[in-house]
Amino acid sequence: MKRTVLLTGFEPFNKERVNPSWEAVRALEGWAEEDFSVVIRQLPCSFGLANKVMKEYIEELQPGVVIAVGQAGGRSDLSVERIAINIDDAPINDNSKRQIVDQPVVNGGPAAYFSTLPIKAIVHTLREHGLPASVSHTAGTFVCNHVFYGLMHQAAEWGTVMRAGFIHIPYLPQQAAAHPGTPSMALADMVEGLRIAVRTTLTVQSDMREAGGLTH
Ligand code: PCA
Repeated sequence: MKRTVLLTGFEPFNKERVNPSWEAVRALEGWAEEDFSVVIRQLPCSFGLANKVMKEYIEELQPGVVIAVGQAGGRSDLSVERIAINIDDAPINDNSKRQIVDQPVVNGGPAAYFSTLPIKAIVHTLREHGLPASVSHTAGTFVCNHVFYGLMHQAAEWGTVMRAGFIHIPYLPQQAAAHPGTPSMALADMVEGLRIAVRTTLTVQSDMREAGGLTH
């Protein structure tokens, strides 16, 4: 059976004109192989609304894999997130001009969820292909973590049918040019990185426990 892989990226936020997550994800529109096809969707950068929209996409598409992607300005590599935490604590306004502080993502939900992607195998394979990557232990407390937590909450309710996780990516070079001294990554490398993340997720069932810590 052909599996659907849902890739999401965010709209621009915080005065940026582009969001690398959307640019990278949309480059993979229409990517299909014998055993899977990729569907892409954009998420709003707004608390609440982003999770409502994600839930609707998942109900509509019934994906076997969901990889949500977001911009992490200031990070230098492809950050495969390990854990989503049940807190919204925004450092800035979201795109609905709301700054949510110290609220749970899901009232009464568990403190955290782990990604169900093979995070270490993904990082290992990315590095093998010459792409800088690491396992990250925080997706922050803004809209990305909010979406990651909401996604994992939904995946937990569905049992093992859907594997899901989150990848943060750096600024694009044109964004970093406006923030001197900030790292960036070429779009082609980000796109290649996402291809590797998808393929690895579809081929690796259990994670590479023997690989040891793959953080910075
Ligand atoms: N990055 C933000 C939200 C949307 C995005 O692309 C974050 O890291 O929370």
